[in-house]
Amino acid sequence: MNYIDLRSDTVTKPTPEMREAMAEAEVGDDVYGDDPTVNLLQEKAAEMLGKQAALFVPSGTMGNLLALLVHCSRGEEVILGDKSHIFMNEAGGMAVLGGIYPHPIPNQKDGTLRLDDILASIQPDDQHRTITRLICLENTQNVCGGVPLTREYTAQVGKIAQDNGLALHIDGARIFNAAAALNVDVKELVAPADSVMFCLSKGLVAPIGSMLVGAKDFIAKAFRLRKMLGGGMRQVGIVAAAGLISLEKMTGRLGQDHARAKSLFEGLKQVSGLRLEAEPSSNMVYFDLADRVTLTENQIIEEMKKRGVLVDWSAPRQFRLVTHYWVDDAGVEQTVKALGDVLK
Ligand code: TLP
Repeated sequence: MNYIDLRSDTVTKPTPEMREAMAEAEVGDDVYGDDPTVNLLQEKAAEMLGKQAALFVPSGTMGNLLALLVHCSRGEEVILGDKSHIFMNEAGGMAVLGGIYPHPIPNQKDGTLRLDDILASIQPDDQHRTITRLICLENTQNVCGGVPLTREYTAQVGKIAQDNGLALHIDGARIFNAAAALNVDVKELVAPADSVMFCLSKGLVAPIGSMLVGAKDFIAKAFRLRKMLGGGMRQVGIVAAAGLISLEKMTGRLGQDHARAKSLFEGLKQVSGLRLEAEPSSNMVYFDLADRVTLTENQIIEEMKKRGVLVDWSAPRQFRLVTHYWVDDAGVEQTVKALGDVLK
């Protein structure tokens, strides 16, 4: 069965054009730095984000972990959102593998961290305290609704980092969605950051891979650590070939996914039994189940599957639906109808 799969944008399968490029990719041993397709992808990613260099990594999780390991030493601290992917969903890798101490502060509804909270979290020079080294932002902020953080806000956080001798890392898994939502060049959104991770394997449709971007010496250190973590992938130009198409062809079309998320939101507003809050600003629609709904999350998932739609819950009585390249207008309509039937 050809399901409409709204569980995430990570489910996107490669396009026929990507598969063709992968089959024909020129490759070399990337551990030697010899893979021309990877090198091209890295150059292009660095250029698009306005940074000196980039590194192709297997996943967003590894990209974020590498950034943390380069910026911080053991016993040092990172200020980050309590709803950030790095804090919630990366298995505590920074602490497990880096001895890095997370200092979570509340993500506001709009995805931001309050500037006062950031300032108050920077540790004084005191032998009792850990040493603050890094601030992390997430753009778009996934759990807060896929909300984009503006360049003005990011610049304010960048200024705090600079004034206090800290580095700024952006988990930009969906930074191109943020740029599309705000209608700005991605370069401007990441200008204040020392490092950025973004994913090719989400809305940009590539099957695998993320990019870590930053200054040359930062990327050189990340390159060594990537090998240590087992991320040296040899003839990985086969995969990078799809990533090049992501950068060339997929970054410019994300507005379509955002428009479909809006029409999905409008449709779901008419479905009784759902509580929807803010209109989506990127490709994610979050909703809660109204009190009268007695079906469990798993029953809803099963019933939706019978109707050809894959959905997933994100928290108790809450669902997240994500639009992407493989969801068209008919898919949106079918989803609204199916959910209406299930909750009748
Ligand atoms: N997010 C996935 C799940 O892990 C929740 C999803 O379906 O949204 N940063 C952010 C903001 C992310 O949303 C994700 C993945 C990652 C990092 C990690 O990327 P991968 O899965 O490539 O390790």
